[in-house]
Formats: sequence, C-alpha cells, structure tokens
Amino acid sequence: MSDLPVRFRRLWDEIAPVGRDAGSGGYLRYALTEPELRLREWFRDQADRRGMPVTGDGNGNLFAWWGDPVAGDAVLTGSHFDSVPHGGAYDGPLGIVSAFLAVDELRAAGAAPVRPVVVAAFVEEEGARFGVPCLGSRLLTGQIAVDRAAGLRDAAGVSFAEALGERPAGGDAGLLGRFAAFVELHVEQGRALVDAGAPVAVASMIWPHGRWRFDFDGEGNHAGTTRMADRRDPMLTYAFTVLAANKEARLRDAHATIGRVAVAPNATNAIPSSVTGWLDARAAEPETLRGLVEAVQAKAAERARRDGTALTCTEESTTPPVAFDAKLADRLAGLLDAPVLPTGAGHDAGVLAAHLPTAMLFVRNPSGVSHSPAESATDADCAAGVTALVRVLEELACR
Ligand code: HGY
Ligand code: MN
Ligand code: MN
Repeated sequence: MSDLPVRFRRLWDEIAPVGRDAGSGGYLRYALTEPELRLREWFRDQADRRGMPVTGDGNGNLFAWWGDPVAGDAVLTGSHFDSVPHGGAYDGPLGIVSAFLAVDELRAAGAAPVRPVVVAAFVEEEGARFGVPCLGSRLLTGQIAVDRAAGLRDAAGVSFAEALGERPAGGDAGLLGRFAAFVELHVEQGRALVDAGAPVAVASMIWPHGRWRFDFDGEGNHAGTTRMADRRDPMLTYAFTVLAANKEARLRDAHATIGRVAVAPNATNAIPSSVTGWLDARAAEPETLRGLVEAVQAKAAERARRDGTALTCTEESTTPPVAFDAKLADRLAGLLDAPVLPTGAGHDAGVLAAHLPTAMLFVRNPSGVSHSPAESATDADCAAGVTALVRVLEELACR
C-alpha cells in the first residue's frame, strides 16, 4: 500500500498549527497578517527544497516554478492560504500542499514535464480582510482597478497597498500568457461526493454570486426612556432584512446569507444609531441573482420607511457565472473516472477561467461543512486528491 497518506499527513502537520484558534479550533489566517505571512514563508521554503524558483506578480500572488519561468505553456496549479474567520483547515491550503506533493510524486516516478508545472498561492481569496474575494486573481487578470484594490481597507483601516508594502501591479497579460491551463484542487464544500461515494470530482461551473453592504442608519437613544413609538431603530430594519433575504432566496431556489453584522454603539442599554449587514447572495442564473438582490433591497427600503431609518446599499463585489472549460472537464473526468459537479462556492479558478482553460478537482469532505472548523477530509482522500492531480499534471504537462 502506498505511504502517500502518511506523507500527506507529515507535510500537512507542518502548517496545521499556523493561525489555529485554540478556542474554536478554526483558523484566523487573514491575508498578509502574521499567520498567512508565515504560510507564505513556508511556501518559499517548500519551493526552495524542491529547487523551484519563486516569482511574484506584484499583486501578492506567489508562483513556484518546476521548469523555466519564461518557457510558456505552463500548467498552473495551487490555491490560497487565507481563511474566513474561524474557517476550516482545508479550504485553500489543501490545493497548495497537494500541489507540492504532486511534484514529489511526479519526480519520484521519473516524469519529466515538457511544459513547466507551477504551484501558485493566491492572496486574499476569501476577501475576509479587505472585503473583495479573489482579490489577487482579480488583480492579476485586470478584473479590478488597481486604485480600487489598493484603497480597500481592513477593519483597522489598513489599506491593501499598505499591507502589501507597495501599490499592486495590476493585470499582467505577459504572465497570464505563459499559462496554458490552471487546475485548482480544493476540498469539496458540500456533500455531493459523500452521496456519490467517490473521493474526487471535477467541477463543471460556479454559480454567479456577490456581496452587498446594507447600511441602516437610525437614532441612537436610551433603551429605558425612549417610548417604543418614538424610536428610529436600525436594528429592526436590519432584522427584517435578514428574514426577507432568507424568504426571497427560498422562493427562487437561490442562496442568501447575512453572516456579518456591525452595530454601533453596540450597547445593551442603547438603541443602535447604525447597523451594517453584509448580504452574500448566490443563484444558478444571473437573472435570478439580480431579482433576488433587487427584491431584498426593495423590501429593506420599504421597511426602512416604516421604521424611520435610512438605508444605503452598496455592491462590494460580483462574480458572473463560470462555466469551466467543458472539453478540459470532460477530459479530466474521463481520465480520473470522476463525477462532474457544479458548485456555489467562489474560487480563483473561477476568475482565471475567463482567461485560460481552467478546471477544478474537489476532494470529498465527510462533514459536508465548510467555512467552519467542522470542515474535514481524510488523509486517504487527500492522498487520492494528490494522485488525481498527479495524473492531471502528467496528462497536461508531461505529454
Ligand atoms: O466564498 C466563497 O465562495 C469561497 O469559498 N471563497
Ligand atoms: Mn472559502
Ligand atoms: Mn477556497
């Protein structure tokens, strides 16, 4: 029996403690903060051990090259290190650890790539620190203006440019042109592979999705002395909006979540002066998504009128539907004898798919849970993921 699960665990354990919160067991690996910077150092060290030179793109993304960085026709793999607040261990890092192990496997088998194999670590995929998901891949592909990205601020007021230590470089058509394909391996974020009884799948498409900030303003006042009829309480408008988002999503077979909220002044005995809630909305088709967000905005605005509060709604990011390269997906599904699945989760692969043939491999997650400490994958399935990636890289880079 192969010892790949054991070697997976050994490499995995090198990063397992980094950014892990002892209380929740989840990860706090925000882009360009200390834990993520340590993981980026680990990435450089792993590349170094394998004799793979590391290049950056001036946007915070890192690339480790097996082969000549200027040769072209390279096959890109990898994922991201950053997490959502108290996220799981696998979302992101699994794709990077698996990529380094796939390089080891190919080398041990004596495979000689005729095209470079490149392991990537993309920055700020979750948007947990600066608000816009897939910020690194959006910058690389020119899908976000450099000024806007540079000026995005975290909760402490630090801008992305300050965290990066320089103004992001923005789109790099030259670098993108050197990639012939991107294959991102990722933990599955649902239960489809558990139901299918398979360890690995190939992705077909990503639902369109986006983030909208709802700012509700009212009048801060005393909880004990302000008559109920005299209140302008933004918490009420916010609470109604949460319920409306849930209802409108259910009516459309779509997904709507308000999972983040900020309240000022956040006092038990004060009516809030303002509440901000962030809506994450996703649907199978762009029209459904648009209809959903419009309906939530209309209901929130109507409720704000009744509550005497003010509502401002700001789109923070949107991602159109992504259909992964069907020929590549079919080829990989045939090669791996793997099911093909759509997903509601966003990925850097979704951003790059507009620029080069792109595919994703999903590894079974027995809990079916993600963006939570309960996210999981067995060492045996992670090894199966590495083996699948080896076969894909052999197919795309070695023939
Ligand atoms: O939010 C998402 O879909 C992702 O997992 N980045
Ligand atoms: Mn995620
Ligand atoms: Mn991810």
